[in-house]
Amino acid sequence: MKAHRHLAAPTGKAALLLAALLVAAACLLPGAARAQAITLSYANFPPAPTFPCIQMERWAEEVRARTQGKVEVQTYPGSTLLSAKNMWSGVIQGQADIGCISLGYQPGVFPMMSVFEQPLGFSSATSASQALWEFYAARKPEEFARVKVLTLFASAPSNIMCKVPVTSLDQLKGMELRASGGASQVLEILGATPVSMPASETPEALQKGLIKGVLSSFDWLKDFNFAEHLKYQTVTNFVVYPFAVIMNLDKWNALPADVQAVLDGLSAEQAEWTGKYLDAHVQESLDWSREKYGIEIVELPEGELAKAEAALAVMLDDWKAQAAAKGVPADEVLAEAKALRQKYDK
Ligand code: DTR
Repeated sequence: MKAHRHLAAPTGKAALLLAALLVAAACLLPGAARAQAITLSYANFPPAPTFPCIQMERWAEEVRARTQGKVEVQTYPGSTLLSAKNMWSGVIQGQADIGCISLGYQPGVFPMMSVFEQPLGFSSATSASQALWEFYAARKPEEFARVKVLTLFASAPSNIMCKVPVTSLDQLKGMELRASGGASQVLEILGATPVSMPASETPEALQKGLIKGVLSSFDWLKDFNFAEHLKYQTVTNFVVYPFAVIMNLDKWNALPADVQAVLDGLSAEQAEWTGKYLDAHVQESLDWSREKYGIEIVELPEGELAKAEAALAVMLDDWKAQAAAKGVPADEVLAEAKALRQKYDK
């Protein structure tokens, strides 16, 4: 009996333990679901504090929240997984599930969307980003058929950040300035010497003295600490740089429909969020640069900007010829892009 009682007692305890374990397991169920979560890698080329990476982190957080933890996004800023130049092919081949590309880094690859690299006169990153997304969603250009496009956005309009004050167009003659894509063409037309390279390679080029300055948006002053060496800011508001966030097509097709719906539901919102973030950040960057390094803003005389605009008109003809040669209905596309600028750039 004694032995029996002795045996009966642990059995009761074991039952309790089992019950406790079951309760614990039930509580851990969301954890168990998380264990089977989908993990997506997201590669980006510039350093973590820059706006393409800030928007990446925001997107990752939104996706985590909106899928209730079902999707985990592992982010790789600063070319730690793919660099600017192999981002496009790297995502197509599946080295990263998602990647962020700057369209201007691959001239000729985007005959239709490159209309947004042309001097259309966008005055903010917000309006350009909204226009980009609306255009893409309506047209779904063939050039993106090998990937899933998750969102699109644009930089703020480009200005000259330079070691010396640029007060006239003539001064640009032969001056080495870093740009890319449409912005490089702008410099060429204006007689400067464009040095084309991705943003991520620019700090080294500046350090080595290969360039006197850059044509980009003013967020660079703070995010790359360029305000330290590029003290003179000439306001030109030339072209914007369009970006796309692309996903490997097999990975996209393998996602459950509810997850796909969450990602699709974020596209337009993310474009607008990024534009607004960048426009505000450009202001912050200018204020910071003024305070920390005493940068100077140089305004080109009215006549100079009008002269530049007139000279840049040739870019549109060039773009039309190149796009048409690749089967793009260039006149229609250009008219649409201009109409979208008017719609959003109030
Ligand atoms: N200058 C363009 C676009 C751009 C503007 N800000 C950043 C920050 C990080 C990377 C790119 C950009 C360009 O070089 O693509």
